[in-house]
Amino acid sequence: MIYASLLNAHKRREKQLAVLIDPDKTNRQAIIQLCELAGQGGVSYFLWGGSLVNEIQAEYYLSLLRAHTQLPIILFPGSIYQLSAQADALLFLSMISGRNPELLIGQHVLAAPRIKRMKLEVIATSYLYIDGGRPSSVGYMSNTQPIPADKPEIARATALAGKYLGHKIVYLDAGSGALNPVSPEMIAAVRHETEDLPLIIGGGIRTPAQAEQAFTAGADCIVVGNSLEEDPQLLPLLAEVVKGITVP
Ligand code: 1GP
Repeated sequence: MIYASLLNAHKRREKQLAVLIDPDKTNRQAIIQLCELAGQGGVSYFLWGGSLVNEIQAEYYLSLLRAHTQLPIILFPGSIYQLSAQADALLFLSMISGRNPELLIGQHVLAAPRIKRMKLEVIATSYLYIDGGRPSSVGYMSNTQPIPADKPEIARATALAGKYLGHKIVYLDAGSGALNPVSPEMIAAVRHETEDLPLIIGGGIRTPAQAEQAFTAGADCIVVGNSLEEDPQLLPLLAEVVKGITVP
């Protein structure tokens, strides 16, 4: 069970790293290389999804991932066309930073019967899009505004609302390829308000130092995509951070 793994790591204060595969931005060879590097340790999950991915790409790329990694595969869908029974779990994202009803409940209603048939593990997720310093695909495609980067109190209140709605994890995302990752101040504010929930941070993490900052501020799991597509050799360095970090 993926949620049990996230929750156990959170309780034990163990840190986790997830590699995001976005089929719009990668290719077969690059995925195989990332699978090999991830197999050397320090990586807990593959996340899979993107803004434009369709069902044919979904099945092709998920088969490829399945064939080259033993790690759990979690769907991080940009749309209902990215559901697949080949994955282990689904982040059932409610974009509570925005005010687009389709991403709060509309798409969920369409997806729910299909998800049930697929027997995926469903993880109710508060998804908060945070301003990462430049327009992002998630902002454009979702037609929502990000939470301003210097307003941790808004992120904190939003995450708390998500917790009261019964969501099981919180995901703060500065958007794919963000100029600025989510700040340590904002991570700490959300961590403080949702102490019992696993906290995932993604968007614009490019260096081991940024990964360490996010963990130290309270992230349980970081998600890295773009910078690994640019330089796969960053993966072992991030894995070292995950293995070495000790947070009181
Ligand atoms: C984006 O959180 C993910 O939704 C990861 O972002 O691709 O910038 O690492 P990057």
